[in-house]
Amino acid sequence: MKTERGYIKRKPTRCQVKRRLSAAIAAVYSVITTCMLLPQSAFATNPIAQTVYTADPAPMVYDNTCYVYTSHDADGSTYFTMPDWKCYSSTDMQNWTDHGVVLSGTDFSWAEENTAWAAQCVERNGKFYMYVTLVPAATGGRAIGVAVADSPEGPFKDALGKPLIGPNWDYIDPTAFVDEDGQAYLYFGNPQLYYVKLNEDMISYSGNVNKVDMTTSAFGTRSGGDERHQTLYEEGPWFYKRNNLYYLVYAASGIPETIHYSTSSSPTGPWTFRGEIMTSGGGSFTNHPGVCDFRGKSYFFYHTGNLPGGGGFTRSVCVEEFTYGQDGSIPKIERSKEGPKQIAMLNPFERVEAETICWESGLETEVCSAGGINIANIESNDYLMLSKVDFAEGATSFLASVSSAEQGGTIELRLGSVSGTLIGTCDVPGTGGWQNWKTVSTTISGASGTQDLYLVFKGGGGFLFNVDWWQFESQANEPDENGYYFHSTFENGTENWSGRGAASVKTSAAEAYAGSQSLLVSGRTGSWNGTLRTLSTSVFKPGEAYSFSANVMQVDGSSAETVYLKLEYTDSQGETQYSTIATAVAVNGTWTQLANESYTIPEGATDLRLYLESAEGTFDFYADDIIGAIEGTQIEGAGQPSVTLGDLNNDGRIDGIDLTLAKRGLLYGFTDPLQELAADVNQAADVTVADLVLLQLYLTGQTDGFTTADQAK
Ligand code: FUB
Repeated sequence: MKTERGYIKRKPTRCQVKRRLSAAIAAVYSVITTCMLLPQSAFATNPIAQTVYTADPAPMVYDNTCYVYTSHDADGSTYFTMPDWKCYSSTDMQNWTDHGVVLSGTDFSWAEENTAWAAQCVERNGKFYMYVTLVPAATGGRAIGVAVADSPEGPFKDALGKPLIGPNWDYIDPTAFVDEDGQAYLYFGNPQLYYVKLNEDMISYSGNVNKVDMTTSAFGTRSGGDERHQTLYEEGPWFYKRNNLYYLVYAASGIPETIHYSTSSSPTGPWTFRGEIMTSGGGSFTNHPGVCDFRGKSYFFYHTGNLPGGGGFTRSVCVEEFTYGQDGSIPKIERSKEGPKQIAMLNPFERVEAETICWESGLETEVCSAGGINIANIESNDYLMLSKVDFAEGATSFLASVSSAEQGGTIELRLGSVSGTLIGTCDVPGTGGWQNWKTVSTTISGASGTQDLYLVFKGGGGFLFNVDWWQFESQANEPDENGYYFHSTFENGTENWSGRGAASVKTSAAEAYAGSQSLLVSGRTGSWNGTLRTLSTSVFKPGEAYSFSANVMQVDGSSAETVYLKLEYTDSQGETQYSTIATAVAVNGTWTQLANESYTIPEGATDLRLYLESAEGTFDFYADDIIGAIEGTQIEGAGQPSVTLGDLNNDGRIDGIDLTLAKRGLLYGFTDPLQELAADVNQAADVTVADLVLLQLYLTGQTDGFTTADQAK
């Protein structure tokens, strides 16, 4: 689905896009688009996802993040046609990151496709268990399946290859909870409610399927209900415990559904009916609750049919904040467009996934070759908005990872609205493929304080480009008292450094060269993957020299690996160039310094990107104390691993074996970076015939040592 306010475009295929719109259609399109782009006040978070229809929310708080798993109504559904389950997360409750499809109905070999109804994910001992509703192909009816993952974002795998419970027409809508005593429960059912006691492995259960006593004192009285619908309870139970009170929140009243709840002092009842939380309405005849506490606040998730094109079979997940009463009661909750108050500002100075969105128009998301998800199918005037972005004292540059099989386009960066203050325009070139990623950047002016940020995409016809991630940077124009223009210590975040290629970066206290944290670079799929930051040409001027230093520790490469500090830039011909600033050998588990006191930024260079990579391998590495300073600044660092020049095999003697190793290395390449370092006897940064000559002179007694003065020889 492609949502635009007021209408929906069906997702075109890439081929369809190549078809030219007729002039008449294009004119109508342009009128509609112009109307949609009138300035307006900030959009709000509800529904939390606008790129697809989502339903049956199941929140889970893990690692200071609020995740919500949703089912997925196929575009244009006229029944519950539901292919898979999606996952979204937020740390501020307004901006949500799309983690894509984490589990699909087709991942269950025993299930009919498009029957992926309500699900819930819970964590136990670092594993994530997703309980799902499906139709077993062989028997019909409904059944509960279970899938397991090592991360909240999946990938999840069917744990059993068969249903956990069922088939039975009543068995839908599982909700799981692990009690403090370690006993886990799984409730489910429509229109009767059932539970089982899950075993510790979470993928089997003990005893029978227990049917809950459906009394009116437990679940309220339904007027005009038949034999199986005496109480208000209908489906979609959400089971949890708070302050020693057990809660069952559920869809009630039949069609259209309300949300009611019951409580108990025991996990298995008896239950006491407590009343209504949400009335029917919201453009969907079903509703489905999910409740969680996150960062000291309580949240109620539900679904509506309120997206354009929405309805009973094309629903959308929403969220509201609420406060429990003293007695544990849940108040009546109104549907809103604004959703909860934002509880944290969005930090634009760390890498932000492009699929982190408060509101968007026209975008879709897809699996990204560099890992995770990217935004896709971007057409001119599509946009996304991020709520309350904290630019603090100001931003000086913007960078983004982009791809385009066509001509690309531009990203306009605006504040407050789609036509608000323009703080920068980033050009996106063709990159030769929809998954060929390139980092582009532009300078920024006029962004400071807290702002709603709009990325407005512009270009010609058809799809323009994709975006994987973006980030702002702030750079000082004057050096500090040490002569440093920047000094990345990673004590307070990733400080303008982001992943290069598929690599991701995060701060880590596991290793530190100085202070207590460093930058962990992981997830590399090629030696060129690493970490990068932009350098502003108003600070680092082309044609002028500067001092650079970085400390690196590799942890899971071989005993010694060659690492590089390099500059990627665009030359005056518009070609991308890569220039080595410093090379070092990183011994496993030891900090190594890459330093160059006088590196000249090439004349005519633009789009400067400083980066760390390795010669070979995809090992994780840490980086710390990365500094850019005035030329000649001697920057203290970890230094280089010590080798004895000429003693290639490190046996305490310089002899013919070392000369043979040096010759072989020069002819066929060195496999051991420490040998290469020892072979560079004139310390001219690479091994040449001059080094072999010097070694020969040493062995024949014509010289008694090596100095850098030998470089001239
Ligand atoms: O999404 C399909 C079904 O609709 C769910 O299983 C029910 O809870 C209702 O929301």
